[in-house]
Amino acid sequence: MLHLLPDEIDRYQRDGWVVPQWRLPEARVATMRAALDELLRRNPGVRPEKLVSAHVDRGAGDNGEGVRGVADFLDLARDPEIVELVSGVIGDDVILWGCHVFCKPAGEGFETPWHQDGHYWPIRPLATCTVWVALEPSTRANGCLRVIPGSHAGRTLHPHLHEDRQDLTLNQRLAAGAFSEDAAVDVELAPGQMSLHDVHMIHGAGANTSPLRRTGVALRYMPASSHFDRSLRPVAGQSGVPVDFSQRSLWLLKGHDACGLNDFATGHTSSLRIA
Ligand SMILES: O=C(O)CCC(=O)C(=O)O
Repeated sequence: MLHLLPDEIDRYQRDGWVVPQWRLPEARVATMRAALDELLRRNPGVRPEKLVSAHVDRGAGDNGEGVRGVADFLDLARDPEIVELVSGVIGDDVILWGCHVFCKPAGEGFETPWHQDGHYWPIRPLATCTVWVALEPSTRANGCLRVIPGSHAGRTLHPHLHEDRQDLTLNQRLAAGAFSEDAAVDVELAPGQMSLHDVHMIHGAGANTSPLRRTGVALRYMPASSHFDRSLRPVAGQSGVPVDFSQRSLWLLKGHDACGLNDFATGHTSSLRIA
């Protein structure tokens, strides 16, 4: 099994993000591109940047969050190689709690405002590693992720402001003063490459005005020492994406529920494979 290299773990801890050497094999990328086509086919009425819980496939019905999912995304999220990578930075008890496909169409892909993920999520203590898997080339020109290295280090959440615009992937933007955009690094990835980022790290992404579509699958993993607290509503319905954390399915992929409070039954039906 491939783990993160010691140097990659160091960089993740120091910078809040890393692109590991390991990448998806070409055949797997092809499978996931076909899954993406199917996901888009199943969701003609959903903006492709807002395909939340794309891994929850309930057949003809939606996933409870307005999207008809595709099971291949759950298979990807449960890929033992990816779970081992994540385990390298969050420890031996790993819970999968989310999968968001951010597909930015050519020419009109939405901007992702600068933000910290932790602002949006009901996890206490706040902890998550996101694995952002590129299914298509992701470059500065088509709106790749942009990160502020080291911005996670204080482990504090800075104030965000609500932006009532229709052309954003998310509607909360970091208020001015928390960081300098001059420090931003473009995370350019080839298909099959991935980045890992920490829940406190400041990041965003430009609009896609290029002729090339850009798609990333954001897989969200938390250590089971934290609680996914369904009673919290951090952004009170103002995230810009119609999420429902009260019904969100959790999968324990490795180890045990160290905090003892996580609920692995809600959101699972007989059609969903529980790990
Ligand atoms: O892909 C994007 O544009 C945004 C992704 C993001 O913010 C995330 O995965 O946390």
